Amino acid sequence: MSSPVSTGSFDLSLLGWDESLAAGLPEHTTPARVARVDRGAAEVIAADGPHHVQYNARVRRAAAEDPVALPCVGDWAALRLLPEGRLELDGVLPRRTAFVRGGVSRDSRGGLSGDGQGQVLAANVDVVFVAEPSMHSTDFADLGRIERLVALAWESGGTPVVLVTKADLFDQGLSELLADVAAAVPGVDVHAVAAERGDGVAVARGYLSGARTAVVLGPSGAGKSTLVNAMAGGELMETQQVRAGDGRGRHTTVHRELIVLPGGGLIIDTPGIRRVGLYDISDGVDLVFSDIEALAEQCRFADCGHGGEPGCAVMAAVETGDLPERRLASWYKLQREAAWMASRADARLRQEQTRKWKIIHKEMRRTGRNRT
Ligand SMILES: Nc1nc2c(ncn2[C@@H]2O[C@H](COP(=O)(O)OP(=O)(O)OP(=O)(O)O)[C@@H](O)[C@H]2O)c(=O)[nH]1
Ligand SMILES: [Mg+2]
Ligand SMILES: [Zn+2]
Repeated sequence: MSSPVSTGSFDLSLLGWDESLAAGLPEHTTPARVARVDRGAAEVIAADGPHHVQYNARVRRAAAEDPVALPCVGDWAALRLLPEGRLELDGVLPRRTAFVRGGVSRDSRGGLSGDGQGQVLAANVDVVFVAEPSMHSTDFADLGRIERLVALAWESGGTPVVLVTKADLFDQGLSELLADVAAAVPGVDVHAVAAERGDGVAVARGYLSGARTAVVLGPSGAGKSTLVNAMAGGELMETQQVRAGDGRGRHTTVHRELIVLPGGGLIIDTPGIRRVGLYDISDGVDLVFSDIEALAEQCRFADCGHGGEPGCAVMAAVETGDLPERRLASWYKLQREAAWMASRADARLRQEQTRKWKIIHKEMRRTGRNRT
């Protein structure tokens, strides 16, 4: 662990600040963690407390070029003090992890590069809590949704942890449910949580020791804000007042918000996620379906699509019942989605290239260098 880096009255290490972040801070700027963003401005927490800061022209220019440059919740921002005594947001420090929606990929150095269309939804998240209700209205836990969100979590660079929420509604058969969930996400911790009566809250907090940052993802009504409040020990986030039934599909939380927990650690509450399909999750899918990947190595053909080819080890495992058919169907679906996202990103890249060449050709004609 790094030694605390103290600036002013507030110990920034409690917000996750450390020496390697400090090394990336531009001269004559002050660090602050972004707690929430609104159009053109952010709520940040600096060493001397919270501030509401506007983005300066540099940030706005960079964001016009590529929205990935826009500050997002969890970012470390560099603040600049203006002569009149006002602070402005001058840029964001390189992100360690990021949830990126739409048309963005990792470059060869593992950094994030945009094609001008991406949007970062949360940054510098160490732990991704995937909240899935054990039971919601008449539905039971949705394994497909868990697989999808865990893939998204791996893709972000954070570590997923699945929390089966509202466990009190499912006392009967809870251990079978947890076993089914664990089988769907090999290598990922799975815990039952009943936040209203306090079960599992300490376990969740345990993941945040050392001032780590978590985000809670999951459908609306999963009990994300209830869990955040239980972890914070107070009513910080508004929760859905009416229980299940008529409350379905209504979003109680509408902003992504970073909360500093009194006992240490930080947590980002989010509105219920609906369209995970807009993320690039190709690498994440491979990690979630490591069992299928392992079976695929036994298939006769290296490029087997597991759709009825001879000597397919994956289909064989489905026939013997070793691999649930649901899981193969889920894998197909997410593979298709990942392929679609990748093709969309390629198409954008081509479009961008064409646009650039058009500008270059126009410029060449204008300057008369195109006399062939
Ligand atoms: N039985 C039971 N109900 C719970 C539990 N946790 C939350 N709830 C209820 O579930 C409903 C939804 O909880 P919220 O915390 O608002 O859900 P959310 O995931 O934040 O929803 P959005 O903000 O809309 O995304 C509320 O009525 C809670 O009282 C629990 O552990 N057990
Ligand atoms: Mg909420
Ligand atoms: Zn196969």
